[in-house]
Amino acid sequence: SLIGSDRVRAVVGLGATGLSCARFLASKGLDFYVVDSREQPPGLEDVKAFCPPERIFTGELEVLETLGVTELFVSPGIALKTPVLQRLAEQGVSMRGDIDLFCDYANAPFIAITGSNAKSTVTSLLALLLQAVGHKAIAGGNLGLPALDLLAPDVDFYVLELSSFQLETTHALQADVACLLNVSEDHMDRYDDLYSYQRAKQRVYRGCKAAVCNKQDILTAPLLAEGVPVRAFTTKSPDLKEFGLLPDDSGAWLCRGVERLYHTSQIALKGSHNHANVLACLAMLELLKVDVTSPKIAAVLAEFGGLAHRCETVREHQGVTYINDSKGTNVGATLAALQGLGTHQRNILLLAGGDGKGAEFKDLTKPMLTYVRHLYLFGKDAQRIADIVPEGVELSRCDTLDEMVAASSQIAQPDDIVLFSPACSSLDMYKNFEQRGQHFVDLVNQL
Ligand code: UMA
Ligand code: ADP
Repeated sequence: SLIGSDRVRAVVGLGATGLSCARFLASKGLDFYVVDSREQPPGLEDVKAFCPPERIFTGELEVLETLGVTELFVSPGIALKTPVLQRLAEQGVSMRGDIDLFCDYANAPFIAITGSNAKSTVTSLLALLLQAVGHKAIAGGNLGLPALDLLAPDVDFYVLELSSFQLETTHALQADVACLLNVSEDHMDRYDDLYSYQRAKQRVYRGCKAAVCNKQDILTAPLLAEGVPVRAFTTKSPDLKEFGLLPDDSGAWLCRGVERLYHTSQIALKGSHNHANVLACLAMLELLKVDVTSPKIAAVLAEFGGLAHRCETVREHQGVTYINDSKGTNVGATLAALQGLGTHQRNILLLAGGDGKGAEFKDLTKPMLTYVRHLYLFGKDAQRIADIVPEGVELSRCDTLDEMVAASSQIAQPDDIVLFSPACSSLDMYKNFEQRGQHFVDLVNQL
């Protein structure tokens, strides 16, 4: 809690999160400093409206050591191993985050969703499903709207997408339902290895009242106190109390144990990775005591075709399908796209590259050989991807997305798929993945 008048607080970072923390502390009538390493952080003008100028410091974080701070609210974009933060932590300064504050003040049950991939899809779909059965559910967190900005008097459920960065600064989450969807390498520029990244992700389960995990991903398995209900989902056939898939001639049944709930033909989301996402939502609904067989649930599942920039079909042009997966910002997402869309005809022309965030790309070698005929690469880490391309996959290096779309559309044959799934973040060339995806969409629409 915030009680304790002897505390000297600082909000570290003035992006969306820092601004929401500052606004929240001010609304509680508390004093705080604001610090950002950038000269002109995005939230600077806004914070000036309610924070005295002598409490705002930009251009470096080292100033924190002169302010006598005892408690920091650290933004997710700043690593806790930043030297000045490390020195302060060693002196006993507490390192918290916006989600820690949110938990202290949340006035309704909340669901916490994390994972390397599928967080936004699952968070958005779960909120829609809860709304469909009559609950006031609102979604936010890493999804976009900072958690503290969601707090409102008449909410039934908060649905939070949480990143590993947010979880690192969260000490007692105690979610009503916690879900870890999957763990695969991401953000290796911020973590020493996969296991320290996994440890951050596992914090989602701390003190939770119920949990959902992925049976096919051992890194998601929770260690919980006895009596905490757990549901698992799988794309294989489920055991009792699990949610899984039973294949038939025309697709598969989404099942709870042996009970058939929905056929894949009744579900707008396509691809087995997306069916896993639906199963995760159904498991969470069951733990929230919502009837997963309700016609209102069925209606949403028949309608929700996914978010933009996630394996989104842009256009069919001269028999070629163009797919925008700009949110494919790590190897795991591009793998899911190849496996979800690929056939053994090797009809995928893959457009990839960007900032690899320190990732290894070798897990893509085999799936490329299976599904990809021609690979186009651009961006900062193009060479690192080029290094793992197997013999037999044609490779073209390009400087821009314009070049990649032009070149691939030239050689694409009817029934081919031109897939833009970069396996990298966009930040070397674009403002964000949305801007990058929109660029692809515009180029494809001009063909
Ligand atoms: N920065 C500095 N100096 C500072 C503070 C920040 O250089 O003093 C830089 C960071 O290194 C980073 C950028 O500013 O490059 C933004 O950092 P931030 O902490 O200010 O970010 P916010 O604007 O608060 O946005 C954050 C999330 N961003 C990050 O975790 C980097 C947003 O997720 C999230 O929507 C928002 O909080 C609200 O909760 C974005 C994201 O990319 C979409 N998340 C990563 C991901 O999904 O892979 C984790
Ligand atoms: P996140 O918020 O975790 O980044 P998104 O729902 O935005 O998740 O999807 C990110 C990427 O992951 C997209 O490229 C999407 O196609 C892919 N994806 C979606 N579901 C899965 C899944 N179950 N496993 C792996 N990748 C997935």
